[in-house]
Amino acid sequence: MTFRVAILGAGPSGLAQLRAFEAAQRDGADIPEIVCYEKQSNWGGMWNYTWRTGLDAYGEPVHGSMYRYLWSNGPKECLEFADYSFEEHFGRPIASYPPRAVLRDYIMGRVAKSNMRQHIRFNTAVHWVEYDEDTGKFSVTVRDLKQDALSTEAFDHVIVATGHFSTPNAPYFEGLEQFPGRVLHAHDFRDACEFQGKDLLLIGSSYSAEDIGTQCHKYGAKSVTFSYRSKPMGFDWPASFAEVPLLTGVEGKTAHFKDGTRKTVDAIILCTGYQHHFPFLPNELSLNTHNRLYPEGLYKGIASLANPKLFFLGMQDQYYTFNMFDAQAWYARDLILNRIKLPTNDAMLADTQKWVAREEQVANPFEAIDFQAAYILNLLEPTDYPPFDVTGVADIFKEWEHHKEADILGYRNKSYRSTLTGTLAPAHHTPWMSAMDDSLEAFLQEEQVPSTDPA
Ligand code: FAD
Ligand code: NA7
Repeated sequence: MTFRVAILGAGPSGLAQLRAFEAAQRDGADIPEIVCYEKQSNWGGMWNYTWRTGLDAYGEPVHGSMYRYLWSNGPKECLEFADYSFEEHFGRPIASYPPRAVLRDYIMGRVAKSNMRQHIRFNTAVHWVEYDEDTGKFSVTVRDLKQDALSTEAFDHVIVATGHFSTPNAPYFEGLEQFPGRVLHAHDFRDACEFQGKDLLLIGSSYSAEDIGTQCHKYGAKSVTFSYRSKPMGFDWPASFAEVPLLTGVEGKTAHFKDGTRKTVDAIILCTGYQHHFPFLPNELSLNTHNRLYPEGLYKGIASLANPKLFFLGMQDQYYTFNMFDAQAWYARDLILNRIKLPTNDAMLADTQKWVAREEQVANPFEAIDFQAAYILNLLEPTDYPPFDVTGVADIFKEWEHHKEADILGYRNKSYRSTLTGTLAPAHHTPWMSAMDDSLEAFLQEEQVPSTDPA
């Protein structure tokens, strides 16, 4: 019987898994038969922009949470694939903070050079996964969206790479149902221009709030008020921004906050994060976690303790992204190819608990970066993923944190040195606050100017 692996999702994590198998095949290894199921019509995952919100053309939940004018919120030098530099892809150095379309082009450029697309069944949504103890196989039931037809196939391994920034966590606040303006979750935010001249209230104090707030300011919002649950972001915001404690409720257009203050607002955006949501998994196989650096229940952050033939990629809260997904994919591949042996269940549990306990000691973003770097180094150690300077990348992340603290609207004008090529990125031709066109063509169009090392 053919040994078969199902990969669920063709975003950066699923594509990393395809690339890992391709690399082994190129080196002469026998690889399993692979089927990658993707509900969108193309690869790229979250990096595909869609105007749609709610349900897609086939009644499936729209995956995309990205919006127009989204630029990378971290330096590209931190997410570079170790086996495919930005310079190799674009044929020249580019600035450190590319817009979405440029990153999408880069992610897909690497896999486009392989023969891996043939393994992907597009327009195919995974609806159910089951494990049969007797046969030792999973059955995966999918819906061919165009044909509206269900079918089921058997697999030896399942790799869940369906992302976790798609299903909104949308808390209720008193009076929202009477609010006379727009109320939406960040997942459904598409175009900042809609909010020109408006007073906005954003709930949440993490990446989505920070980025959607600054985008709306850039495209003409009158004011942006952030309401935090735990603590303010604390950046040195311009005068039209404010950070206030948690919303207690709304009366008409008036928002009331925990400290007794109030503000009249035109629209409310819930930047309250996402749920890990796996409607296609039975209880015993599902992953129940909040957004954290080391989700419980996953050995090496990837193999399900409930059934280690089942893997999850990219389920962590993320500083590192594409290169971390690669590290995970190479490790999962090597477990599947039996190049790395799984220890006993007790040893897997103990190892996982050790990492979870270590995460619980993490006190600030700098320690969080070091934690994720240590995790990646641990994954890379037994695999043949090309070496990359994980600690050097951590140093860039720390510089990025300082640059954000110094200038939240200007940090994207900074340049960093690639740990792969040693090249210092040129400065972009237009400062971020004035760069209104986020297309790949506009980004690559003009001469980029040399920059000096960031201090
Ligand atoms: P995804 O990219 O989410 O891909 C999952 C894939 O699974 C999708 O293609 C989806 O269609 C498919 N899928 C889901 N369910 C099913 C199903 N039932 N059946 C079949 N297919 C299914 N990261 C950065 O590095 N830099 C950034 O600047 C950055 N900005 C971000 C901004 C926003 C608004 C968001 C939401 C995320 C951002 N991220 C950023 C993180 C981003 O999620 C990761 O870079 C990356 O996309 C995660 O890859 P993934 O493959 O794990 O998941
Ligand atoms: P995050 O980083 O998971 O942050 C979620 C935020 O939402 C965080 O500030 C939470 O506050 C806040 N939150 C969650 N629940 C509530 C309730 N009930 N009330 C008030 N505030 C709440 O998600 P993001 O969307 O910002 O970022 C996810 C990804 O998208 C990231 O990779 C980005 O690049 C884009 P807390 O601090 O926990 O009190």
